[in-house]
Amino acid sequence: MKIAITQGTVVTASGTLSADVLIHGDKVLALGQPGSELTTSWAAGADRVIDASGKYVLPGGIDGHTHMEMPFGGTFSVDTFETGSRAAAWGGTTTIVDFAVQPKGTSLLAALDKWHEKADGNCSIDYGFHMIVSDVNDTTLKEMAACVDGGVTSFKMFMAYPGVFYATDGEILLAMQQAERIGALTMMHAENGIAIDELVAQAIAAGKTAPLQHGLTRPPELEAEATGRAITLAAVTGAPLYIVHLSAAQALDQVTEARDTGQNVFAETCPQYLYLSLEDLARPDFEGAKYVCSPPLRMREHQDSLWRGLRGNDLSVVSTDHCPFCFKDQKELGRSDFSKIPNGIPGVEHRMDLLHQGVVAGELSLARWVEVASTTPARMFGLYPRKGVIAPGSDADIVIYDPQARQVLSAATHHMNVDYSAYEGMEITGRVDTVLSRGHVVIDAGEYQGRAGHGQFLHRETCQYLS
Ligand code: DUC
Ligand code: ZN
Ligand code: ZN
Repeated sequence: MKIAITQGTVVTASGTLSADVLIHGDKVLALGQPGSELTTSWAAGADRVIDASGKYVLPGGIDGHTHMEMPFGGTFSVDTFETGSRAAAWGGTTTIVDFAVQPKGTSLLAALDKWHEKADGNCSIDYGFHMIVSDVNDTTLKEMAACVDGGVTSFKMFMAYPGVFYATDGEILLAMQQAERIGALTMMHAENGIAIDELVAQAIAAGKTAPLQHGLTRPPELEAEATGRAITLAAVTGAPLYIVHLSAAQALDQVTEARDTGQNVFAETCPQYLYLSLEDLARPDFEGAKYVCSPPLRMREHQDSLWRGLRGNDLSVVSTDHCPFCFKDQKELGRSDFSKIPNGIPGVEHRMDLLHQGVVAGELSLARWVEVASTTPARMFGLYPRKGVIAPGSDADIVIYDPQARQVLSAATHHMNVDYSAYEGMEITGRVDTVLSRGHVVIDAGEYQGRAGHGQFLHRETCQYLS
């Protein structure tokens, strides 16, 4: 099967160019000058020609932080790999990297097997895994090496959630030492969970039970403190560090300082921290519960710092931390106690569009949009150049994006398996038109043509910023 994509503007991390793209099977075969004898012959010999005039041709988005079917707070996030990967495709994301969860007292390899079982045969786009390490002992330290051999080259640890995922500084140190030995990347949820749990208990005892309290009991200082501590532990061990879902300006300052001294510290933020705020958590009638995630949404003032961090590369990646819980019956678990609201916001479908609003608003260049949403995640998580670029030999994961189209985000029209949208009513400029995953058309001019089971597990290399 040969597909020619003609007359589009190809956007890569290094800029834009007018080029036709020839796809053969599941790979990009060549790029060529539009209207030339060569590209005219491509179109003539192709099984299908996709006219991309007036549209961008992007490498497919890579969302490096999702939680499908994740156990949390006595319930499970509601997107399965089938529904979540389909929603991702609708939004122009062609790869997800999901977090396999090691419950305390179990083995990493058993957790990995379980995640393979959940995803295998169900995804419409390609997928990889990170591993959440919640139990550090001699066995799990050894199993980390086996995970790397199995293509899972990054390990998330938590400084928050005592009693669930929380790891002590000593445990983090041991895991980082092992990560350094085996070339793996440590990903950190950096919030001081011990101090936070005291603030939460005080709020509940004082009868302050509304969703806004979730934000007030997790202040930015406790994210900054944990970020700095994680950076120190990484420096002591020589291990590279990736701070997940960074939300606060003060935490970004810690990352910036470490990077300025040459330490291998990287960080991501998420669309919810760029567009939503504490005001959303304060919505009346328990509506604020829809916006409960950790770290929490911050005061609006943090958003400028995050955009600046993205432009200057102290924030290298935008992932979603997609972790959807329905308002009905799930968020409602915390009606009388905010600490029982399952933490998480749905977003896997909207990351490319929301970041495109940053382009429209002049916060990001087109090239930087593609870089933070696709190319850097590919390199960070060991997938480049198979993913993250449109170049000969790369997987034909391609998004044709209409920058002029208008749409309104809504739970009534989104494809995530969740009963609300955190962006309900938001007007967006730009829309995904067509999506290819390894040369297969998954979204065809706004129609889903994908197939659960098309998506393959990606055996990832180690982080490509380190070798
Ligand atoms: N934060 C969330 O909001 N949800 C899942 C886990 C996490 O760290
Ligand atoms: Zn986290
Ligand atoms: Zn997460």
